[in-house]
Amino acid sequence: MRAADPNPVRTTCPYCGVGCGVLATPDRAGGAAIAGDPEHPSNFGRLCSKGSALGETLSLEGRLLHPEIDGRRASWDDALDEVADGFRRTLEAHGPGAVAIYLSGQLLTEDYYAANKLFKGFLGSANVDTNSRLCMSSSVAGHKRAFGSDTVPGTYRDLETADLLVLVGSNAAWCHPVLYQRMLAARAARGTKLVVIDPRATATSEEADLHLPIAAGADTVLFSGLLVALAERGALDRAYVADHTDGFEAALARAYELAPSLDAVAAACGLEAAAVTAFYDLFAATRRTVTLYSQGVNQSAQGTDKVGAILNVHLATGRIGREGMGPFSLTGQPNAMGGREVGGLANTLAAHMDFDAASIDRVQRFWGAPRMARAPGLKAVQMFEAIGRGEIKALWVMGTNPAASLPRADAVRDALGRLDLFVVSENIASNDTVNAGARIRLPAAAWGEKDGVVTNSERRISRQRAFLALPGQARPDWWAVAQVAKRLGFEDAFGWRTPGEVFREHAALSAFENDGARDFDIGALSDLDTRDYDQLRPTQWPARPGAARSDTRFFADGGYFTPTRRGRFVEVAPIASGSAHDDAHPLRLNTGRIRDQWHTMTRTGKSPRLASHLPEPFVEIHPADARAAGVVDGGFARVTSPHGAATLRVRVTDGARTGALFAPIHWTDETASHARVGALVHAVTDPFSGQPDAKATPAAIAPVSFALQGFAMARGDLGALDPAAWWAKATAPMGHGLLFALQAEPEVAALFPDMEPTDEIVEYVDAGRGVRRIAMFRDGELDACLFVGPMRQDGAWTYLRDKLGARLSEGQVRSLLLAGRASDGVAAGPMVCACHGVAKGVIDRAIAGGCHDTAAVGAATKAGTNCGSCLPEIRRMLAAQRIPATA
Ligand SMILES: Nc1nc2c(c(=O)[nH]1)N[C@H]1C(S)=C(S)[C@@H](COP(=O)(O)OP(=O)(O)OC[C@H]3O[C@@H](n4cnc5c(=O)[nH]c(N)nc54)[C@H](O)[C@@H]3O)O[C@H]1N2
Ligand SMILES: Nc1nc2c(c(=O)[nH]1)N[C@H]1C(S)=C(S)[C@@H](COP(=O)(O)OP(=O)(O)OC[C@H]3O[C@@H](n4cnc5c(=O)[nH]c(N)nc54)[C@H](O)[C@@H]3O)O[C@H]1N2
Ligand code: SF4
Ligand SMILES: [Mo]
Repeated sequence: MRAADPNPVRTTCPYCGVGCGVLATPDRAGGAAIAGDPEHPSNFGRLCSKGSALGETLSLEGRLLHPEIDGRRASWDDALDEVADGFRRTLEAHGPGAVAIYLSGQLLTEDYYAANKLFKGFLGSANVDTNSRLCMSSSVAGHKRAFGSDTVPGTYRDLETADLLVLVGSNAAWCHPVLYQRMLAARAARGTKLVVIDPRATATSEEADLHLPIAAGADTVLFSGLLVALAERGALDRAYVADHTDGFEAALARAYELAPSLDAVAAACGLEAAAVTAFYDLFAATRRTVTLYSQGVNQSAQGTDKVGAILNVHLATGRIGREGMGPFSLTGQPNAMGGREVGGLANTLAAHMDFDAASIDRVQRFWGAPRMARAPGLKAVQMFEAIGRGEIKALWVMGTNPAASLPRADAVRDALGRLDLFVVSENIASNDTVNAGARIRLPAAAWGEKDGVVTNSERRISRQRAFLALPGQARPDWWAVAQVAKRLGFEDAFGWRTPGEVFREHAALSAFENDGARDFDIGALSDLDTRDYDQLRPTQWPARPGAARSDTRFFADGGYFTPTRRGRFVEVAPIASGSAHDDAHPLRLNTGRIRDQWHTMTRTGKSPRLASHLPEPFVEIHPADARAAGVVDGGFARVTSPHGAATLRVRVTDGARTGALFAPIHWTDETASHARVGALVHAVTDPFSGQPDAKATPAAIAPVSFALQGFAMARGDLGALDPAAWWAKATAPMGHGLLFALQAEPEVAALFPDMEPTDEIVEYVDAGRGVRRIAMFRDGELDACLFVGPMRQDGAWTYLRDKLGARLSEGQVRSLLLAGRASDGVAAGPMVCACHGVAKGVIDRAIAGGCHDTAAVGAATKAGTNCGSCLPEIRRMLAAQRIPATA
């Protein structure tokens, strides 16, 4: 922070559930300098690559800035009238079952609260669901089964004071990077053991003392076997079990059935028996153990049972709610927890209350609600199936992109086209959902413009504060909901003027007739005045009125929220098979995330830094499967399932499990030609939570070949390639980039619509080899370029990305065009360190030049010295050069 910027605004990162504090210093030109907040207890000043790059995502390019009706700009009044009329008409003609709203864990608590209240209390419809259904709902269901409430018992500090960390189905090194770095720092000091349970090798498993590459879906067997092993080793906490829990004997008996012997466990999990034993020994011997889990657990046909099997071993050892121990659900989105607090899931009501008669009555009185929903509504997958059948006729989508992120995404996209009323509240003007026929488009305030609170994985409520003016006609989502409510005649109940007023109401509901009966209570925050709310510091719940708590953990001494106030062991079912195998789809498609992109790339896609790490959609495959399918590393493949297809760059890696494919979820029709991975995913859901099994869809893979590949980039716009081409967009520092593969040379004029006759064009053509390299200069500066040839051109791509707008020497141009690479040194290769922009070639050179560990590489190149997310990759490069890595 420079001295000239005395007043940074304290806010919270809009990405993952770690919930890092951010200091944003606006530059008065629509941008801001971004730094980690040293005082925020999530990150103490650190940010990961995505958080650090937030300043690069603030441009208004692509934003939806005005309401639209039928593709035409409209006033807010007209648009809101249209929304209100549409819902009123649908309700009158078809009843509350025909209306729905689909929300997001990226909304603020205030937005979420307002939407939930309108639908469940005033329209009488519980068809209120959220993308958290795809994200955290198995954890919610698992918590409620075992604890009687959706409670995360522990805190981040426990991750630093544990002696054993078990990460199940979590790639925290990439998905919760700052928290992961906190774990690693504490581990360096304390010698914490790290076990990673994940079918594939990841940046997270690379650091582990023990990696168990489990067969997809077998976690319940592994943890049942652990329960048995703990019993047999005498490692249970019998007193805790007796005093605070029910159902142990039945759960243990079931565990014996699922895991009759060590060999049976090893076989079911596809693991070496010795590795399983090593894990069991470590777990049995280490009291301070935290088991962290994320989507490899939740997104499963058996997600709730996986959670149950994990909770069972913590209940059985009394390792819960105490310093350094407990089960810990890592939440995905910035406000996954806030959404659960307001009751944004179709099967919850509000403030951690359900659809029991007493709760319905209580919430109705609190809201003064005329038309309460009395039973759970449809969960996301069912909701969109009902839309497809024409049963739901009016839908409002807010802050999520279901046409890309739901299973069977192509079918979902088709279903959206059938709605009578389709409203989208969005930050951006174009995405797969908006383009699926949204008639009314409402411009929502984005991060940096909106104000409210979010809750992170450890139940800590932090403020997101605005530091930019609202652009165009963009307005906060809670405001749009309140305006629609007023038009439907509910002005008294939706008369808020500020987000602080919404928050106070939400806080008051949490404490209303609570008296300790419900875990979620933030009554202490229900009388904040505007100033207190503006200045609210990160606050962990519970925050009961008048009760100062020294410990914010739960359940060390029982006190569960079940009717008996005892914890419940769960009898987990045998492994669910998901979709049955069929011969045409012999593999299982696993899907997930990469380090530097966030979901459908609406924000991270704007950052050139973040586009440099993995710029293309890809599929990972084991060498044996690749051989069998005839696909090669660096080539292309078409991956198909019974529901859809995608064409992806192939990465052959030993880190893949045989029989499994892995593809990232980030590319959509906005950013790539054929990479909507959600289109392939089956709609199998967990029986308790309704969460889709996004990690194991039966799939097939076959090679695809293109005669040519290459890239184009330009300071101005890039035109389209022919529809048969494969392409992916990747932002470049001074313009736009396009990586592509095709059968015949692209048409230059179509690709560069901004080209002018006065541009100086230097071209190299080798028609025999199909090579064409063009550099275009305007006023002596590189304005655009096109490289096409039979081979990949990664080196030139990485090199030239940074050169748009630059002046190149004659020698540089000659070498680039003739040889396809830069004269000044190595082809830099892919970017490794996004924070400091250090490419692989530079790090390779440093290692060859004598840098023997990550510290030396950092000193020489700065790589790995900011967020640390690339350290695993640097370590791998050190190992590959056979120089011992000591860090
Ligand atoms: N960079 C980045 N970070 C993010 C996000 C992002 O988009 N980008 N999104 C955020 C959100 S919303 C979420 S929900 C989180 C998700 O965070 P994670 O859950 O850590 O991420 P995923 O990549 O979805 O899946 C985690 C791992 O589960 C493994 N897995 C698959 N099947 C199984 C199985 O049967 N058993 C086990 N044990 N493991 C399995 C996968 O191989 C994968 O490595 O990340 C958050 N953070
Ligand atoms: N195959 C497969 N599918 C998955 C997953 C997987 O691992 N595999 N993971 C699932 C998980 S865990 C998640 S969380 C989902 C994520 O999937 P989505 O929620 O569909 O993805 P996002 O790209 O985050 O979409 C958010 C949208 O909301 C907009 N937006 C952001 N902030 C605001 C706001 O304040 N107001 C409004 N009105 N709009 C806003 C953005 O512009 C963007 O278009 O994907 C799920 N789908
Ligand atoms: S770990 Fe990264 S993405 Fe997650 S909240 Fe922190 S800075 Fe944001
Ligand atoms: Mo998520």
